[in-house]
Amino acid sequence: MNAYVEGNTPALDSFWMPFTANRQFKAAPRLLVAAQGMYYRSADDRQVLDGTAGLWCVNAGHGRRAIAEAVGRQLAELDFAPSLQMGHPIAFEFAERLAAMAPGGPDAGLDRIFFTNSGSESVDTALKIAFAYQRAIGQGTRTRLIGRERGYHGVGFGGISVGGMVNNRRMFPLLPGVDHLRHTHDLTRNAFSRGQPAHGAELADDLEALVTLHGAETIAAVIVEPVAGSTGVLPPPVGYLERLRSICDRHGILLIFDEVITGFGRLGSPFAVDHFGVRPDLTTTAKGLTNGAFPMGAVFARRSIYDAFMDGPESQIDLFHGYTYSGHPAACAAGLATLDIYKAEGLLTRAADLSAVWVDAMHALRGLPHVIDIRTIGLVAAIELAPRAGAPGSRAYEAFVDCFENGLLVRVTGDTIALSPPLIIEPAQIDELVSVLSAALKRVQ
Ligand code: PXG
Ligand code: PLP
Repeated sequence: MNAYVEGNTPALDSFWMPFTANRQFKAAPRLLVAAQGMYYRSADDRQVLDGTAGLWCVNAGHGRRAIAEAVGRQLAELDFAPSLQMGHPIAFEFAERLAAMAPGGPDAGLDRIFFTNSGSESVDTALKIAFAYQRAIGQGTRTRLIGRERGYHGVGFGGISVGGMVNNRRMFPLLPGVDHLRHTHDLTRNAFSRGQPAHGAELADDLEALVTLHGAETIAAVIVEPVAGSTGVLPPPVGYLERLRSICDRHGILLIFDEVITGFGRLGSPFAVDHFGVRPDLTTTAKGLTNGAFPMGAVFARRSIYDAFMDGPESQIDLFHGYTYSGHPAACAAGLATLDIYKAEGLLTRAADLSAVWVDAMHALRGLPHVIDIRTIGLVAAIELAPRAGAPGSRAYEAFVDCFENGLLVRVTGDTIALSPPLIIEPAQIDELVSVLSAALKRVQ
């Protein structure tokens, strides 16, 4: 029996929970104590369908023994070894495997891998590489970064500075010299779009305007999520990413795609780069990299960016950046086992096969009370509800609690319900998800 079933819950006081209303949660906790396949088990011993792949990360489903065993074996063999002026084989092996499947294929050349421990660290790493690269090629005046409204790039100071989620920024001093593109969410023109919305490619021209305002010679890089995730699932308008790429090319600005959510099969291709056919200079990943089973992130850098750092004396450290746990042996073992599962089960393209069923199931929720938009792409969906006057977010939060009590985990941001189930989901489980969610939406006032 699970050690934490109800009646055996530890005190909740000491854990300061992240991004959580701590007092509200601790007064009425929702605890998960086990997981297998598509389902969690709650502390009151109920089965809960995982509509969110944990937090966009458990792409191969829960409780994968091969990952657990690989981690266990690795910890017994070599628990830790530094990657700073020392090395251990499994980190190189994992990097080679990732390079062989790098976003955009061999032609894109994104085959130099920097390991981190999270998406936030991947973002800060990519931003620092961008600055250092511009200096390395004699473009040291490029000290500005461009992000986008409604972007989420984790919680490091770099990530919140380029990010565009107001609550994540408000309390904190930010990096200087950062500016933002407008977001692409446009309900008046694009409500209930399937896949990429038709309207909004011209919003990429915001970058041209910022170039005019600040001067191209001051801008190091632009970072966007190919599909904005945390902020409520915003697929890019048709032609938008292509336009960003061409403006970057024109002005010597690096383009960074944050694929922490879209990486590893979420859209039906291994990466969003493959899905949209637009090549960035750097790509950040985490989450699905290890199926969420071990904290790890990876930045894919264009080989020519890496090469630009290999110019000085050989004895010189080329990038003054890194983490104690960069390339942690157990994380690499988890990652290699995860890639084996993705390959054996065809999971990195499975969302493409399921997408028609998924999209129809989600758009069938149109017409339910308060639903003002439904957005879908790959195996992701957002159901946006009209906010209550004076209480934004409360309606979706109630739907989230209702779903949990009735056996479904969803994720809520503002008044948008986001869905991103493990890529192993079966059509019958899509039906189950829709049935719990629609019942909840009918109950919420
Ligand atoms: N970039 C993107 C695009 C992300 O989605 C991060 C960076 C940061 O990763 P870490 O591993 O540092 O959390 C993320 C993380 C939500 C939610 O509610 C999404 C994330 C994190 C927390 C909540 O959708 N994504
Ligand atoms: N703080 C102190 C005092 C440290 O010694 C270190 C690393 O050695 C860090 C922070 C950074 O930790 P990490 O390398 O795990 O990011």
